Amino acid sequence: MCFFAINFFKENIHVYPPPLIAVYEKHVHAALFAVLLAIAPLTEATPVTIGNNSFETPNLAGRFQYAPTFTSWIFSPGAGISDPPSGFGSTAAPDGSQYAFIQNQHDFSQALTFAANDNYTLSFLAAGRPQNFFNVGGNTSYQVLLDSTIIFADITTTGSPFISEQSTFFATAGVHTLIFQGLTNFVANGDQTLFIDAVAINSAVPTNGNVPEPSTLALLGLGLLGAAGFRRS
Ligand SMILES: [Ca+2]
Repeated sequence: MCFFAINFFKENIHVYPPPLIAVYEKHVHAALFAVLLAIAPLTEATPVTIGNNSFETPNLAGRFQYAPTFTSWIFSPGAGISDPPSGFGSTAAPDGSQYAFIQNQHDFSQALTFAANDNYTLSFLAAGRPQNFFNVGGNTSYQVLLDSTIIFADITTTGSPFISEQSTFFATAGVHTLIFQGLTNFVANGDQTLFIDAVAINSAVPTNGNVPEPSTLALLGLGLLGAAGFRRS
């Protein structure tokens, strides 16, 4: 669209006297270049580094482990990692071969460094554990927090397949703790367990540090069109 606009201006302004053309063309091109510079960085997503984001470490070789250590996450006693098929069923991992599990009101967390004050997008995959040994399942409420702020909440149902979840939130520059937390009480012989895999966070931090307001871009665009209309009349 911008290239069309440049050609439009170049094709139309050449009917005017040479001295004015040169000045007008220079300003139009400079303005268009500024718009392109402002828009381009918005398309660049910057990932926030998350250690062991797919829960592939440690390699559990067909087993599960509560509260594994030597991983970037901190697990409470009722959360851990499963390498299916294991005691937590045979639901296949959607990313790699392992995923995290949370039983009842347990959780896992990790301290992350955010580069700038910005809006960020959290994405992950979530599923519900199949029926357990007692042929009983359990739906599980859970939430995701950044420090003490809830940034996502949902419920998995027994045996529900992995689905993609997403949430947008604001974070200030610095270190914040991301927490996946189960909310459902234990039920006798039931099993309130959900699975989590492929956790990612991305931002749209521009490389030049300047994020123009949409209204600014709109006004600039209207100004260019207005200038073109003025010159043509
Ligand atoms: Ca995985």
